[in-house]
Amino acid sequence: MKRLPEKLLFYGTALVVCLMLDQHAAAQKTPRVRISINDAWKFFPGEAAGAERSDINDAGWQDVKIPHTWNAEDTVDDEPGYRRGAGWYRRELKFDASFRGKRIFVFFEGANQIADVFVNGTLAGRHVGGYTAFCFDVTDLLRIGGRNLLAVRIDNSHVKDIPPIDGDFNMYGGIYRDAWILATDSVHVKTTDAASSGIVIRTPRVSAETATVEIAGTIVNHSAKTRDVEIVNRLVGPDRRSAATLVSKVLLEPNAETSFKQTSKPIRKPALWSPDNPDLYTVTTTVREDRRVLDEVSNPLGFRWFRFDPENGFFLNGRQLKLRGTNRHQDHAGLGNATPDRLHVADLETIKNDGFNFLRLAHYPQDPSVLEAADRLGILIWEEIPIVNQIHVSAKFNENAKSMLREMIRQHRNHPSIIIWGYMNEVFLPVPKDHEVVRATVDLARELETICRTQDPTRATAIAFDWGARDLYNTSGLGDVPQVVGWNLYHGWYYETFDDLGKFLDDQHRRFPNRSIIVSEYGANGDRRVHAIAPRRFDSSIEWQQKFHEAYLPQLEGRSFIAGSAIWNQFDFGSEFRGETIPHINQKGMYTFDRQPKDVSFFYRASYSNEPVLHIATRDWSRRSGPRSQSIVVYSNAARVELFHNGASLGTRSVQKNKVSWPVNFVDGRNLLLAVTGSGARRVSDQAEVHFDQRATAGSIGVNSGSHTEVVDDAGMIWQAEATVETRGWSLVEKDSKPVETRRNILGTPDDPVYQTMREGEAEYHFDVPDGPYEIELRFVETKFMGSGERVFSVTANERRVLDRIDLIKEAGFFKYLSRTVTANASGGAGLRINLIAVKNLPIISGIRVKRIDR
Ligand code: GCB
Ligand code: CA
Repeated sequence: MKRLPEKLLFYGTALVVCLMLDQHAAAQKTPRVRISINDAWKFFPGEAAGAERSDINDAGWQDVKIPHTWNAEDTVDDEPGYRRGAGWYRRELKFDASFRGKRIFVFFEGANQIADVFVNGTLAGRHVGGYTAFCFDVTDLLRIGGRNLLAVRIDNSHVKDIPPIDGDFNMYGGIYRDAWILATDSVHVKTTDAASSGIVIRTPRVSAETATVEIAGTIVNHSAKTRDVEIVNRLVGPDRRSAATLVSKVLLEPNAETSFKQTSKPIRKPALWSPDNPDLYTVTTTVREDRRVLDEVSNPLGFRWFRFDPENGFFLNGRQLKLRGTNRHQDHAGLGNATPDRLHVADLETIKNDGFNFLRLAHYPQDPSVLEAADRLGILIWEEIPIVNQIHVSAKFNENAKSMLREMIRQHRNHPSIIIWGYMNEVFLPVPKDHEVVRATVDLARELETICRTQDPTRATAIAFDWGARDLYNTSGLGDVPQVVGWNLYHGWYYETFDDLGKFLDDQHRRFPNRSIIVSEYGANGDRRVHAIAPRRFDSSIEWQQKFHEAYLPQLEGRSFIAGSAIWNQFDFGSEFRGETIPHINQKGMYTFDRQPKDVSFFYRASYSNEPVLHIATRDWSRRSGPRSQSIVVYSNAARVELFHNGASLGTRSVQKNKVSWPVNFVDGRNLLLAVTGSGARRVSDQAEVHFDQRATAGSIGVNSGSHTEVVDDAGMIWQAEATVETRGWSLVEKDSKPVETRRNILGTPDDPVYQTMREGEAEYHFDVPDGPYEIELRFVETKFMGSGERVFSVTANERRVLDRIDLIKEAGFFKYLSRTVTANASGGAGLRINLIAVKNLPIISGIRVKRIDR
């Protein structure tokens, strides 16, 4: 098809008229159809020569449905790495006679990361980049009435020219978003402009009093005749009533594309879109010839305006609004990135319910259903392309980055929820040694910035920086490129202390008073199995995560120059190389990978939501041992709360910064907690239960050697903190031993937080238990010596050798867990004395558990 220069063709003056909807309600249905092709695929996990050809037999291939990834399992198993390479998908397509004369397209919402699409053996198109949609015209390759083969080769190999080349998330391979067939009349709204809707909607003037809408688009005439069509744009308001109808006539030259642009008359008192009131309009674009509808597409429209201000943050519709936000990755436990729309939408609903008004789609463009939900629910969006941690200096890298940016903007720009286009994240994370890399990065940023400003000057632009290269971001000039600077800050997690956060921000604001700042990430691990009365930085305890957020929030809220913030992260997400207490998972979520709320999510709900919130924050720690008196926290937005323990009031206390706590004296067994606020119709209550057992679980005492954390293991056994020795029936004689730990995956066990913390040296554990026979479980792992014979030790119980010259490498292997159960007798009231005895190098132990044998 020959391409004419894009032009505006109007008959006489542009006919822009406002008419009532019903006068234009065309009876005909649009010939455009969209058919899901998610089902009935064959999949081969690897390279398959000639797989695009129909004479290849795929009977032995796997039957799969889209969304699909081949990395859902190997990103969470004990084998390091996951398969990055090729995968083939095949499917039959059939079209009956009604498709004759139509244009037919294949439309993929996303596939990671290179897609080669073949129809009947011929390449229809290639798409590079894992997070944007693509659409190919396959009409001329199809046999209408016959059988057709659609074959897609996907490749998620690491390619240094394709962002992201690095990142703390999994680059799962596959066709992991919905796929469609589009069929249109030969005259249609363009479908192949970067897989966008072909329509651009703007509101050049908008206020509470009046607004004008500008609608532009491109119509393709794929027929051999000049066509005389009418473009009708109908605006339907949130009340489902027609707000305006724009009509213009356009002359379409044969085999050419023609652009149009319409501007509405002023629309009086438009319903404004905001997080509190996400009033959404729909624009339906109809192409008509005489009375016949040739094509129809719909787009969202929201009337809102905003600006960033370096001193006073962010303003929406003329009012200051703190962006109270969070970040989200698209993957889910068990599914990888093959997330169905239903779960995307559920995530956005969770975010809305927790009271957030802002979401950063880190670190890549997300599913269409995410943006639709954000428009509908009222969540302001920062969307970005995946340049993460570093660039690769090459022309191809730059080209790919630019096309990703263009695609993201074109595909999503009509969503009123979007306020920011981002294009780099922590791009100096490994601080470049070579100044050329710094220069190339800044040059690329300038080019990307220009693309944003020319493609869509109505949104702000942003880059997210990290603390490690903080000076370089400023001295290199990168900090002056975007309109908003994002800081990803982890004071009190990776470095420094909580209070240094505010100091850092104040210093930046003082030095760069003209910069708008968002704290685009902040967060800390939280593993629901790991607890501490005295939590420490980096221990992955739920309690440190709570402290972290409780300390951050007032610092962010208290600074009006901070436009907003976004938690890292709303949900735990997959990051294969990580080896903290939940290996392969980044566990900084407010929710687990399978979307269970952690107690800290209620701290945000109490802080941000307008609904009454009252939550006893002990769901994550419902089975406890250790000291009898422990603190129970309640998160609430009420002024005062009363707490009852097994029916007795512990008093009413006033809530400070959405938090209040009581010391509770636990009794063995069941402890019922009841929190109450308000009275009468305004009474709100919450109930939770703690099972307490000072001697830990069911007559057995477990000790988490070398750790101040209390852990519940996979079998439900409690491993008490070693650090808080009390009258709990056991004690530790440290001798020369000391705690050591690893932050790597322990192979073969889900009980990483027990094994990862160890005591090394000739320690003695004394269990003050009554006379009788006992079973003793000893847990070990070797994380230091790789060779057999390098560490050898024995274990005695009451001076009797229960493990003789054990060698963990020989018994289990490097980083492989080892659990040994032995028996011993306590007699003469002396309890059990368990000693580690060195033979070669120092002995080591991860956990020790003593259980009476019932006879
Ligand atoms: C960051 C990155 C993000 C990581 C996060 C973390 O700054 O932008 O991708 O996942 O830190 O958890 O370390
Ligand atoms: Ca341990």
